[in-house]
Amino acid sequence: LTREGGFGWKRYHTLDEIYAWLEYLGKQYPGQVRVVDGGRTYQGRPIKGVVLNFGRQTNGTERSTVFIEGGIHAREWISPATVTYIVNQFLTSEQPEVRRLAESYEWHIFPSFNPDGYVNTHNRNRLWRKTLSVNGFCRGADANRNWGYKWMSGGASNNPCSDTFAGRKAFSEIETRSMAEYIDTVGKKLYAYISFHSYSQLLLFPYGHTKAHLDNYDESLSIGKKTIAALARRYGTKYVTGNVAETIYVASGGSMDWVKAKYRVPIVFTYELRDTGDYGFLLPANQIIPNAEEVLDSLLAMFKEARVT
Ligand code: ING
Ligand code: ZN
Repeated sequence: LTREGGFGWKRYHTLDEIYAWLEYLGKQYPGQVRVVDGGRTYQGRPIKGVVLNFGRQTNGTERSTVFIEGGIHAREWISPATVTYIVNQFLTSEQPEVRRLAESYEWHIFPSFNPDGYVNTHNRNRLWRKTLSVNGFCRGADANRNWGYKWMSGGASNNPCSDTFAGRKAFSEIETRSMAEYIDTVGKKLYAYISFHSYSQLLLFPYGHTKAHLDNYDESLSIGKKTIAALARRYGTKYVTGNVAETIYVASGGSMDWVKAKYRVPIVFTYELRDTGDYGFLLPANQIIPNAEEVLDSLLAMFKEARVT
Protein backbone atom coordinates (compact mmCIF):
# COMPACT_ATOMS: atom_id res chain seq x y z
CA LEU A 1 0.00 0.00 0.00
CA THR A 2 1.17 3.50 -0.84
CA ARG A 3 0.67 6.42 1.47
CA GLU A 4 -2.83 6.86 0.07
CA GLY A 5 -3.66 3.22 0.74
CA GLY A 6 -3.33 2.14 -2.91
CA PHE A 7 -6.14 4.47 -3.98
CA GLY A 8 -4.82 7.19 -6.26
CA TRP A 9 -6.34 9.81 -8.57
CA LYS A 10 -5.27 8.53 -12.01
CA ARG A 11 -8.65 6.94 -12.65
CA TYR A 12 -12.20 7.19 -11.35
CA HIS A 13 -13.20 4.81 -8.58
CA THR A 14 -16.27 2.72 -7.88
CA LEU A 15 -18.38 3.27 -4.78
CA ASP A 16 -16.93 0.11 -3.21
CA GLU A 17 -13.39 1.37 -3.78
CA ILE A 18 -14.19 4.76 -2.27
CA TYR A 19 -15.84 3.19 0.79
CA ALA A 20 -12.97 0.72 1.28
CA TRP A 21 -10.54 3.65 1.16
CA LEU A 22 -12.54 5.63 3.74
CA GLU A 23 -12.48 2.58 6.05
CA TYR A 24 -8.74 2.26 5.45
CA LEU A 25 -8.29 5.90 6.50
CA GLY A 26 -10.27 5.27 9.68
CA LYS A 27 -7.86 2.48 10.61
CA GLN A 28 -4.71 4.29 9.44
CA TYR A 29 -5.51 7.58 11.22
CA PRO A 30 -7.58 6.55 14.26
CA GLY A 31 -6.91 9.82 16.07
CA GLN A 32 -7.88 12.08 13.16
CA VAL A 33 -10.43 10.20 11.05
CA ARG A 34 -13.82 8.89 12.08
CA VAL A 35 -15.87 7.02 9.46
CA VAL A 36 -19.52 7.99 9.77
CA ASP A 37 -22.76 6.68 8.35
CA GLY A 38 -25.05 9.48 7.13
CA GLY A 39 -27.95 7.13 6.51
CA ARG A 40 -29.18 4.59 3.95
CA THR A 41 -30.13 4.85 0.31
CA TYR A 42 -33.32 3.64 -1.39
CA GLN A 43 -31.53 0.40 -2.28
CA GLY A 44 -30.13 0.02 1.23
CA ARG A 45 -26.55 1.19 0.75
CA PRO A 46 -24.89 3.27 3.47
CA ILE A 47 -24.04 6.91 2.77
CA LYS A 48 -20.52 6.97 4.18
CA GLY A 49 -18.46 9.97 5.12
CA VAL A 50 -15.48 10.91 7.24
CA VAL A 51 -15.04 13.39 10.05
CA LEU A 52 -11.54 14.86 10.14
CA ASN A 53 -10.39 16.50 13.33
CA PHE A 54 -6.76 17.25 14.07
CA GLY A 55 -7.47 18.23 17.63
CA ARG A 56 -6.30 21.82 17.62
CA GLN A 57 -8.82 24.02 15.89
CA THR A 58 -7.57 27.57 15.68
CA ASN A 59 -10.72 29.03 14.20
CA GLY A 60 -11.81 29.85 17.72
CA THR A 61 -15.46 30.70 17.05
CA GLU A 62 -18.72 28.89 17.64
CA ARG A 63 -18.72 28.01 13.97
CA SER A 64 -15.76 25.69 13.57
CA THR A 65 -17.20 22.96 11.34
CA VAL A 66 -17.06 22.67 7.56
CA PHE A 67 -19.25 20.30 5.56
CA ILE A 68 -18.23 19.03 2.12
CA GLU A 69 -20.81 17.37 -0.14
CA GLY A 70 -19.88 15.35 -3.22
CA GLY A 71 -21.72 13.28 -5.78
CA ILE A 72 -25.31 14.36 -5.23
CA HIS A 73 -25.63 13.90 -9.02
CA ALA A 74 -24.51 10.45 -10.06
CA ARG A 75 -22.88 11.18 -13.44
CA GLU A 76 -20.68 14.04 -12.21
CA TRP A 77 -17.76 11.70 -11.48
CA ILE A 78 -15.22 14.48 -11.02
CA SER A 79 -17.08 15.48 -7.84
CA PRO A 80 -16.34 12.41 -5.65
CA ALA A 81 -12.84 12.29 -7.17
CA THR A 82 -12.17 15.89 -6.10
CA VAL A 83 -13.61 15.35 -2.64
CA THR A 84 -11.44 12.27 -1.97
CA TYR A 85 -8.40 14.20 -3.25
CA ILE A 86 -9.10 16.94 -0.70
CA VAL A 87 -9.44 14.38 2.12
CA ASN A 88 -6.10 12.87 1.15
CA GLN A 89 -4.37 16.27 1.02
CA PHE A 90 -5.74 17.22 4.43
CA LEU A 91 -4.26 14.00 5.84
CA THR A 92 -0.92 13.86 4.02
CA SER A 93 0.08 17.32 2.73
CA GLU A 94 3.06 18.97 4.32
CA GLN A 95 2.34 22.36 2.76
CA PRO A 96 1.93 24.81 5.66
CA GLU A 97 -1.15 26.51 4.12
CA VAL A 98 -2.90 23.18 3.58
CA ARG A 99 -2.02 22.02 7.09
CA ARG A 100 -3.31 25.27 8.55
CA LEU A 101 -6.61 24.95 6.69
CA ALA A 102 -7.05 21.28 7.59
CA GLU A 103 -6.32 21.88 11.26
CA SER A 104 -8.47 24.99 11.64
CA TYR A 105 -11.80 23.20 11.38
CA GLU A 106 -13.62 19.98 11.99
CA TRP A 107 -14.50 18.59 8.54
CA HIS A 108 -17.55 16.47 7.76
CA ILE A 109 -16.91 15.10 4.28
CA PHE A 110 -19.22 12.89 2.18
CA PRO A 111 -17.86 11.95 -1.28
CA SER A 112 -21.21 10.57 -2.50
CA PHE A 113 -24.64 11.84 -1.45
CA ASN A 114 -26.20 9.55 -4.08
CA PRO A 115 -24.57 6.11 -3.85
CA ASP A 116 -27.34 4.20 -5.70
CA GLY A 117 -27.09 6.60 -8.62
CA TYR A 118 -23.30 6.44 -8.65
CA VAL A 119 -23.35 2.63 -8.80
CA ASN A 120 -25.91 2.90 -11.62
CA THR A 121 -23.53 5.10 -13.63
CA HIS A 122 -20.85 2.41 -13.32
CA ASN A 123 -23.08 -0.59 -14.07
CA ARG A 124 -25.85 0.53 -16.40
CA ASN A 125 -26.20 4.14 -17.44
CA ARG A 126 -23.13 6.39 -17.36
CA LEU A 127 -25.25 9.55 -17.67
CA TRP A 128 -27.71 8.84 -14.84
CA ARG A 129 -28.25 11.91 -12.61
CA LYS A 130 -31.00 11.15 -10.09
CA THR A 131 -31.63 8.78 -7.20
CA LEU A 132 -33.15 5.37 -8.04
CA SER A 133 -36.48 5.45 -6.19
CA VAL A 134 -39.43 4.07 -8.15
CA ASN A 135 -41.97 6.71 -9.23
CA GLY A 136 -44.59 5.10 -11.44
CA PHE A 137 -43.07 4.24 -14.81
CA CYS A 138 -39.88 6.21 -14.20
CA ARG A 139 -37.12 6.09 -11.66
CA GLY A 140 -35.41 8.60 -9.48
CA ALA A 141 -35.77 12.15 -8.21
CA ASP A 142 -33.23 14.92 -8.62
CA ALA A 143 -31.58 14.95 -5.20
CA ASN A 144 -30.67 18.61 -5.73
CA ARG A 145 -34.32 19.64 -6.21
CA ASN A 146 -35.72 17.67 -3.27
CA TRP A 147 -34.65 19.74 -0.23
CA GLY A 148 -37.22 21.49 1.89
CA TYR A 149 -36.54 25.17 1.21
CA LYS A 150 -38.69 26.81 -1.51
CA TRP A 151 -39.30 23.30 -2.85
CA MET A 152 -40.84 23.29 -6.37
CA SER A 153 -40.68 27.07 -6.75
CA GLY A 154 -38.95 27.14 -10.13
CA GLY A 155 -36.43 25.22 -12.21
CA ALA A 156 -37.75 21.85 -11.06
CA SER A 157 -40.18 19.37 -12.61
CA ASN A 158 -43.20 17.47 -11.31
CA ASN A 159 -42.75 14.84 -14.04
CA PRO A 160 -41.14 11.68 -12.60
CA CYS A 161 -39.49 11.02 -15.96
CA SER A 162 -37.68 14.37 -16.00
CA ASP A 163 -34.04 14.67 -14.96
CA THR A 164 -35.01 17.53 -12.65
CA PHE A 165 -38.00 15.77 -11.02
CA ALA A 166 -38.22 17.34 -7.56
CA GLY A 167 -39.74 14.25 -5.94
CA ARG A 168 -43.30 13.62 -4.72
CA LYS A 169 -42.75 16.11 -1.91
CA ALA A 170 -39.85 17.86 -0.19
CA PHE A 171 -37.50 15.25 1.27
CA SER A 172 -39.37 12.39 -0.40
CA GLU A 173 -35.96 10.81 -1.03
CA ILE A 174 -34.37 8.92 1.85
CA GLU A 175 -30.94 10.21 0.77
CA THR A 176 -31.82 13.91 1.15
CA ARG A 177 -33.93 13.26 4.25
CA SER A 178 -31.18 11.38 6.07
CA MET A 179 -28.41 13.78 5.04
CA ALA A 180 -30.55 16.72 6.19
CA GLU A 181 -30.93 14.98 9.55
CA TYR A 182 -27.17 14.51 9.69
CA ILE A 183 -26.56 18.17 8.82
CA ASP A 184 -29.03 19.14 11.56
CA THR A 185 -26.62 17.62 14.09
CA VAL A 186 -23.86 20.09 13.07
CA GLY A 187 -25.94 22.92 11.55
CA LYS A 188 -25.43 25.56 14.23
CA LYS A 189 -21.66 24.92 14.23
CA LEU A 190 -21.29 25.25 10.46
CA TYR A 191 -18.89 27.89 9.23
CA ALA A 192 -18.98 26.67 5.64
CA TYR A 193 -20.84 24.26 3.35
CA ILE A 194 -19.22 23.39 0.03
CA SER A 195 -20.84 21.23 -2.60
CA PHE A 196 -19.24 19.86 -5.78
CA HIS A 197 -20.98 19.40 -9.13
CA SER A 198 -19.90 19.41 -12.75
CA TYR A 199 -19.62 20.79 -15.29
CA SER A 200 -19.34 24.49 -16.39
CA GLN A 201 -16.54 26.02 -14.29
CA LEU A 202 -18.72 28.11 -12.04
CA LEU A 203 -18.58 29.02 -8.38
CA LEU A 204 -22.18 29.45 -7.31
CA PHE A 205 -23.74 30.69 -4.10
CA PRO A 206 -27.38 31.01 -2.87
CA TYR A 207 -30.03 31.36 -3.96
CA GLY A 208 -31.45 29.32 -6.81
CA HIS A 209 -35.16 30.16 -6.50
CA THR A 210 -34.74 33.92 -6.95
CA LYS A 211 -32.38 36.39 -8.56
CA ALA A 212 -32.67 38.62 -5.50
CA HIS A 213 -29.43 39.38 -3.64
CA LEU A 214 -30.21 37.85 -0.26
CA ASP A 215 -28.30 37.21 2.97
CA ASN A 216 -24.60 38.10 2.66
CA TYR A 217 -24.71 38.34 -1.15
CA ASP A 218 -22.07 41.10 -1.42
CA GLU A 219 -19.66 39.26 0.81
CA SER A 220 -20.25 35.95 -1.03
CA LEU A 221 -19.60 37.67 -4.36
CA SER A 222 -16.39 39.21 -3.07
CA ILE A 223 -15.15 35.89 -1.61
CA GLY A 224 -16.20 34.16 -4.82
CA LYS A 225 -14.13 36.52 -6.98
CA LYS A 226 -11.00 36.03 -4.90
CA THR A 227 -11.57 32.28 -4.86
CA ILE A 228 -11.82 31.94 -8.65
CA ALA A 229 -8.82 34.25 -9.10
CA ALA A 230 -6.76 31.84 -6.97
CA LEU A 231 -8.15 28.90 -8.92
CA ALA A 232 -7.01 30.41 -12.23
CA ARG A 233 -3.46 31.06 -11.03
CA ARG A 234 -2.11 27.51 -11.44
CA TYR A 235 -3.36 26.41 -14.89
CA GLY A 236 -5.32 29.44 -16.13
CA THR A 237 -8.69 27.70 -15.71
CA LYS A 238 -11.42 30.35 -15.88
CA TYR A 239 -14.44 30.20 -13.59
CA VAL A 240 -17.38 32.60 -13.26
CA THR A 241 -18.97 33.34 -9.88
CA GLY A 242 -22.43 34.53 -8.83
CA ASN A 243 -25.71 33.36 -7.37
CA VAL A 244 -27.35 30.28 -8.92
CA ALA A 245 -30.42 31.97 -10.43
CA GLU A 246 -28.47 34.75 -12.16
CA THR A 247 -25.43 32.71 -13.16
CA ILE A 248 -26.89 29.50 -14.60
CA TYR A 249 -30.62 29.14 -14.15
CA VAL A 250 -33.44 29.31 -11.63
CA ALA A 251 -33.39 26.07 -9.62
CA SER A 252 -35.18 25.41 -6.32
CA GLY A 253 -34.82 22.69 -3.70
CA GLY A 254 -31.02 22.47 -3.75
CA SER A 255 -29.04 21.39 -0.70
CA MET A 256 -26.99 24.56 -0.35
CA ASP A 257 -30.04 26.82 -0.34
CA TRP A 258 -31.62 24.72 2.42
CA VAL A 259 -28.42 24.87 4.51
CA LYS A 260 -28.03 28.62 3.96
CA ALA A 261 -31.63 29.46 4.82
CA LYS A 262 -31.90 27.17 7.83
CA TYR A 263 -28.56 27.82 9.51
CA ARG A 264 -27.42 31.16 8.00
CA VAL A 265 -24.06 29.57 7.26
CA PRO A 266 -21.68 32.38 6.26
CA ILE A 267 -19.73 30.54 3.56
CA VAL A 268 -21.89 28.48 1.20
CA PHE A 269 -20.71 27.62 -2.30
CA THR A 270 -21.34 25.10 -5.06
CA TYR A 271 -18.53 24.40 -7.50
CA GLU A 272 -19.39 23.42 -11.04
CA LEU A 273 -16.06 21.80 -11.84
CA ARG A 274 -14.29 21.27 -15.20
CA ASP A 275 -14.85 21.49 -18.04
CA THR A 276 -17.04 23.86 -20.10
CA GLY A 277 -18.49 21.12 -22.30
CA ASP A 278 -15.74 19.61 -24.48
CA TYR A 279 -15.98 16.42 -22.44
CA GLY A 280 -18.71 17.52 -20.03
CA PHE A 281 -19.62 14.76 -17.55
CA LEU A 282 -17.10 12.44 -19.27
CA LEU A 283 -14.08 14.42 -18.10
CA PRO A 284 -10.96 12.33 -18.83
CA ALA A 285 -9.31 10.88 -15.75
CA ASN A 286 -6.03 12.64 -16.51
CA GLN A 287 -7.79 15.87 -15.51
CA ILE A 288 -8.71 14.64 -12.01
CA ILE A 289 -5.44 15.78 -10.45
CA PRO A 290 -5.02 19.17 -12.19
CA ASN A 291 -8.69 19.92 -11.49
CA ALA A 292 -8.31 18.99 -7.83
CA GLU A 293 -5.05 20.94 -7.46
CA GLU A 294 -6.61 24.17 -8.68
CA VAL A 295 -9.68 23.57 -6.49
CA LEU A 296 -7.52 23.12 -3.40
CA ASP A 297 -5.65 26.33 -4.29
CA SER A 298 -9.01 28.06 -4.50
CA LEU A 299 -10.20 26.70 -1.14
CA LEU A 300 -7.07 28.08 0.53
CA ALA A 301 -8.01 31.51 -0.83
CA MET A 302 -11.68 31.12 0.06
CA PHE A 303 -10.93 30.41 3.69
CA LYS A 304 -8.30 33.13 3.85
CA GLU A 305 -10.87 35.64 2.59
CA ALA A 306 -13.63 34.37 4.79
CA ARG A 307 -13.41 36.29 8.02
CA VAL A 308 -17.07 36.39 8.88
CA THR A 309 -18.62 34.73 11.91
N1 ING B 1 -25.86 22.01 -11.53
C1 ING B 1 -26.63 22.33 -10.36
C2 ING B 1 -28.03 21.71 -10.48
O1 ING B 1 -28.46 21.09 -9.50
C3 ING B 1 -27.32 24.15 -8.83
C4 ING B 1 -26.73 23.81 -10.13
C5 ING B 1 -26.50 24.32 -7.72
C6 ING B 1 -28.68 24.32 -8.67
C7 ING B 1 -27.02 24.64 -6.50
C8 ING B 1 -29.21 24.66 -7.45
C9 ING B 1 -28.39 24.83 -6.37
O2 ING B 1 -28.69 21.86 -11.51
C10 ING B 1 -25.62 20.75 -11.96
N2 ING B 1 -24.71 20.60 -12.95
O3 ING B 1 -26.16 19.81 -11.50
ZN1 ZN C 1 -24.98 18.41 -10.50
